[in-house]
Amino acid sequence: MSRLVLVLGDQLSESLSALQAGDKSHDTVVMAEVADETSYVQHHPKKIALIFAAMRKFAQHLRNEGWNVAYAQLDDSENAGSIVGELLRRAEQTGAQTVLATEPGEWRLITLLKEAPLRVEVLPDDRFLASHQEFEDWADGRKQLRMEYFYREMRRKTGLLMEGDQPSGGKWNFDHDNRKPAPDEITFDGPLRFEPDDTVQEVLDLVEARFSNHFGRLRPFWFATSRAEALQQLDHFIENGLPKFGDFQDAMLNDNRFLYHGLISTSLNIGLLTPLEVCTAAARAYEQGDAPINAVEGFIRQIIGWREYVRGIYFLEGPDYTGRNVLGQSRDLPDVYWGGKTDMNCMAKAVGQTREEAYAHHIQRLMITGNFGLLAGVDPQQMHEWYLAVYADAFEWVEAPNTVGMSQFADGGIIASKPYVSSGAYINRMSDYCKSCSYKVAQKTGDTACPFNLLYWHFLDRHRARFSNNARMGNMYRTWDRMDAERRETVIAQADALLARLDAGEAI
Ligand code: FAD
Ligand code: DLZ
Ligand code: SF4
Repeated sequence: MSRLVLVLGDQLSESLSALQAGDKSHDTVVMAEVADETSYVQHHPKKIALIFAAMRKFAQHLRNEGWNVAYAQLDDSENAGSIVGELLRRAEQTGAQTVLATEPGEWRLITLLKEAPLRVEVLPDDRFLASHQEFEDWADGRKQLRMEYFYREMRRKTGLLMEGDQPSGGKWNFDHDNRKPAPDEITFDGPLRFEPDDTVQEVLDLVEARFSNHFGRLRPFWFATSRAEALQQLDHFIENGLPKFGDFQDAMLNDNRFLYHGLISTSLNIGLLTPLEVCTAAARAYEQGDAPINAVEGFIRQIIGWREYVRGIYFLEGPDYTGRNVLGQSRDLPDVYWGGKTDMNCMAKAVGQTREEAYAHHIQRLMITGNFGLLAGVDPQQMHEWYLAVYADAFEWVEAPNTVGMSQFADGGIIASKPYVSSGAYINRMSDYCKSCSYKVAQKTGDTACPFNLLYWHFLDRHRARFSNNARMGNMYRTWDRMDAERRETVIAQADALLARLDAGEAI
């Protein structure tokens, strides 16, 4: 009896467990561009185009490999509009009664498949280094789930940057040497830009016609949409960007959106690259003397450490994770996140680049847009939906723990041992944003005081009960308490006024 093999838009890997379990001589691969998946948040048009173009190319690749592929384009008149609807339609067409699926990276889709009126066999997604069971075993009995310790397990497991049972270079972590402000001259000219071919052009026309009301600019579109392009992007980065990745990974510049970043999360997350091949390529660069240990270790940690760890947390914590809000923050997402006018140059730059590229690097996401949302008391669920919508690499298993946990502290500290908040001083140290801002970063109060300065103290003050006993925050509270009472009152009153302006929809 023939079966259906479901391949979702972020499962474009030949090694996918559902494809491995299928039989190309009898089974039918089902791939579907569907309205339901394009609308649970208002995805950036570039993200939709990336997924559709890569899906179409992967479908063609599977056909070339001998698979029978039932592919639904979004504008097909028979398109059922949902993943389960498409499975039912194809089951009726082929007489198949069983579906082989690889576990989706989102609880919503896992539940939909579980409740579908079809026999769906859900197989593990083994495109990751750690299985759910391995992560659960690691987490079991630990008081704190710190990424660093999980990362060391992954180093031992993969043998990456290991000399016997010792870490290469004598240390597990070289962050001490990283995180410098940007240099005067950037020697990496950024990611490769792939010219749209006919498949991509067709998708761009479709996305333009259907999703021009979504936030974000569709063209120019240059993301890698096939495995061959993803490999080129990876090689380009390893050779030219990686050597200085560590040094400048936290820097931000007005006139350089990509600095030494790899732009490979899109390819990794939709399955065009595997985490192990990416890390092996980086480790090889170190072994051959082409990139220093601080860069290579830092890069590998992001992938076998952070990326695997946040996935572990997402599945360990369960479907209610995205709704957590331990700080009780409830402000609506301000207009500035959708490109509304602002005088804050850092926010304008981070949001502007997000609109144009569907990309911002980690520190822009964490310390500009994330930091502002947390300080301003924005509802973490709305922050989560924004990040899920606007970044081309955003799938819930990776986006939600980064947003709800790392960035918004809404999970109460499972991921972050203290909230990632800062005043303008940090942003000034790591970027050139403040030099061209109408606010004054050195000014703590008054009309032209940097909003991050006012809101920083407001945040600490309003969440004192939760954080004043946190050992890592004691210094901040001592500084606040040393200020004279009148100054503290002025800061709180001016921050309140700023927040009232936000609530009134005014630009700040
Ligand atoms: P590089 O800076 O070149 O890093 C190399 C790789 O490391 C990335 O490609 C990525 O695969 C991995 N990586 C780095 N940091 C993380 C991390 N914290 N979690 C998981 N993987 C990591 N990353 C996503 O892939 N999808 C998301 O939806 C996403 N949402 C985020 C939301 C917030 C609020 C924050 C603070 C971070 C988020 N990240 C997310 C992590 C990080 O910002 C991106 O992985 C990174 O910017 C991707 O760009 P790059 O490929 O140029 O990365
Ligand atoms: C994000 C997305 C979009 C925009 N469109 C589709 C689609 O049409 N078909 C599909 O199979 N997948 C799509 N995806 C990805 C899913 O919504 C979902 O985020 C992931 O499959 C979760 O792992
Ligand atoms: Fe951002 Fe403040 Fe610097 Fe302006 S002064 S760019 S608002 S940190």
